Amino acid sequence: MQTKTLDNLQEWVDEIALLTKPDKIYWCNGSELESEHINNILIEKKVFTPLKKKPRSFWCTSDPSDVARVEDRTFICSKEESDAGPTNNWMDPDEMKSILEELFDGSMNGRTMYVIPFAMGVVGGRNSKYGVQISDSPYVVASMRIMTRMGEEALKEIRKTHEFVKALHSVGAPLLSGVEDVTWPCNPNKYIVQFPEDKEIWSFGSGYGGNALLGKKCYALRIASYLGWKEGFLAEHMLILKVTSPDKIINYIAAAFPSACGKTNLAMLDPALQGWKVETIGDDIAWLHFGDDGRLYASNPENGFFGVAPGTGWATNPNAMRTIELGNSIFTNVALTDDGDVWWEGMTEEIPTHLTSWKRQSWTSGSSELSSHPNSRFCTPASQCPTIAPEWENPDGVPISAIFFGGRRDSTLPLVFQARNWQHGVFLGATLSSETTAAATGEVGVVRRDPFAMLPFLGYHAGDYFKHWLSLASVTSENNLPKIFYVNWFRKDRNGKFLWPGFSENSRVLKWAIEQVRGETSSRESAIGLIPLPGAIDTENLNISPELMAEVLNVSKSEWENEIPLIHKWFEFIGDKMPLELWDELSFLEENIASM
Ligand code: GTP
Ligand code: SPV
Ligand code: MN
Repeated sequence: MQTKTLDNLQEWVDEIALLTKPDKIYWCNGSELESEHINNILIEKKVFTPLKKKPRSFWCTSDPSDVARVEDRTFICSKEESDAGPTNNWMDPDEMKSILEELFDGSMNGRTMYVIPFAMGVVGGRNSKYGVQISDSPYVVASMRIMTRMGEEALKEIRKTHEFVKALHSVGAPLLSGVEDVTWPCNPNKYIVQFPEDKEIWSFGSGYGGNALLGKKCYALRIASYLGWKEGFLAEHMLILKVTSPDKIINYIAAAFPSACGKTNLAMLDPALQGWKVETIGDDIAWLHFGDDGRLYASNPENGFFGVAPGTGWATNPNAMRTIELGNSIFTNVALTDDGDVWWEGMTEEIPTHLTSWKRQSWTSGSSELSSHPNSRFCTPASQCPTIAPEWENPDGVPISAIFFGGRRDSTLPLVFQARNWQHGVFLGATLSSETTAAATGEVGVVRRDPFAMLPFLGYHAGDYFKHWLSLASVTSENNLPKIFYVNWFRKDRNGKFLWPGFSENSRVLKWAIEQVRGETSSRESAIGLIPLPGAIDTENLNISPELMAEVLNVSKSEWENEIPLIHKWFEFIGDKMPLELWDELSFLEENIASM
């Protein structure tokens, strides 16, 4: 447990140095000068290749075995197993600590131990939280500087309150003297461990993404979701966007989609519809707190975007392209062009004739291998995004009028439908399903339940989490709560082609949802919820037939008959803590489908 001695941070740093035995200890201050110094170390070590075509930007490739989150090596070590629940790996905290202490013993030998103070949320903000990551990876330091508010200012807050999450990270590759370092040190034995009650994170063996940048998934989702359960807020895997309609009315929308299912793209959407404007508040994580007016306010605890590179291009997400054009970015596991720029599948229509692939091999167009890893990423400051909303750093967040849930499903789930009420909306979140993607190791394309897009990120029991969501309706009036929608951009036709064009055209779905929020209803009750009436989704200037629209919005009895047993199995898997209200919703759905 965190003790509040005068210098609990120094004590912890001393303790970890004694355990991990680094050559040097370096306290990060977040300055420009320091950033240059760290980048130079990485260039010298040949980890970073400076890009000729983008200012202060770097190409980097990981070990081919360390390319994504490792869900099977991720643990929630609550004191009681019943607090971790059936969706998490669990081990007794004492047992886990002794395994980890052995692994961390001497793990920073020959390396520098960086002490990285950081804030999640703006420094000093009412709902902001603090952490200190200790890491032996300079790549992590450079990335944390982009992804969090890192350095002196955060440290000052921590010195005031002595409150911070201890986030310990080692790549698990001690460097013996005389032995040359590799560009991407890591360890085949990986552990990503959260101790929610102690507010501690221990991450061993990986240098990549959410495994290693501990402010992101480990803190802002796993630890924070647990704190939210205890303190009455929500920490969610959600983008936050601002929509201004042609009559200048503003709505804020949050959306939870699983990893690599379109959050960054929707957050930066360039609307196809004339007169509509979308601005960005966040692209991956939202913390939601009740405001004094009883509404839910969302804020983005992050400072940068760690976005999926493949598929991000001028045609799909021009605003992400404009963000990275400004430089100050790290590109990991994409391809390097011969003239010193980056490229990946889907960036441009024209494919370069020659590249250096993410495996650092010569690559020519027409090659059967991808030039970039499917989970390759750009890491870039949010402030550079041309569509960033002026209020993105408002410490109190923005009032949310709608929440979208959605996943990647080639059938069954229509383009969009609305929940009848909050409880039904929680049911939609709890039953969210999606095909697995390359964002985590393991098979890709397998349909699984991913409740609220939080399956890999929940810091406590999923049943308790559903109850927490349901309980919000007793904190405030239903009228104050956001309206809930379910979307699916990924439905396919018989030939495996996407039925809906997606990307900028998703603004048409935003428009319909906002009309629903405003009570300008153009929907009908269906077996699964409120479905747009024919013609209610604006298809002006979109070459799509009414028949195709009907197909994309279709609620198929046979498809839902296949779906219901899967939901049944899922609820049974959650076990005794599955709220009865959600079982009731399932029975209601079953009856509705049966009488179709
Ligand atoms: P994480 O950062 O892993 O949490 O992912 P994310 O949810 O932010 O996903 P992102 O927006 O990066 O999109 C992932 C992939 O889905 C990219 O290859 C996109 O091109 C693709 N994608 C996003 N939106 C759409 C869409 O509307 N339609 C289709 N077909 N693909 C989309
Ligand atoms: C995700 O997988 O949802 C991500 C990427 O946002 S990572 O930070 O690696 O978890
Ligand atoms: Mn994510």
